[in-house]
Amino acid sequence: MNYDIIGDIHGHADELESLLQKLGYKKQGNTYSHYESRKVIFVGDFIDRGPKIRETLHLVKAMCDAGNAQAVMGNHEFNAICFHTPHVERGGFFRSPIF
Ligand SMILES: [Mn+2]
Repeated sequence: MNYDIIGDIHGHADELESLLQKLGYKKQGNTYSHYESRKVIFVGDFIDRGPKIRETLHLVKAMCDAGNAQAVMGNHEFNAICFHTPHVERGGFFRSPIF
């Protein structure tokens, strides 16, 4: 099995689709697969910055569900979880966004 390592998509779903096509992945239904049975390892940072965060997450999830990819979270996903996880002992959340 050969793998393509992709990280830091940051909501750029259109660019991700272009990259997958350039690497030889073809769209089948709602997911992408490779004719040589290559798989993608997504190494996090799907969210923040770009215009199509939701589409990015749907695309990555569909590839994982189809067995064509695996994914780990990045620091941006970890922060997003912490922004929404209540801190039981001191109140508030595990992290506060700094804007
Ligand atoms: Mn990043």
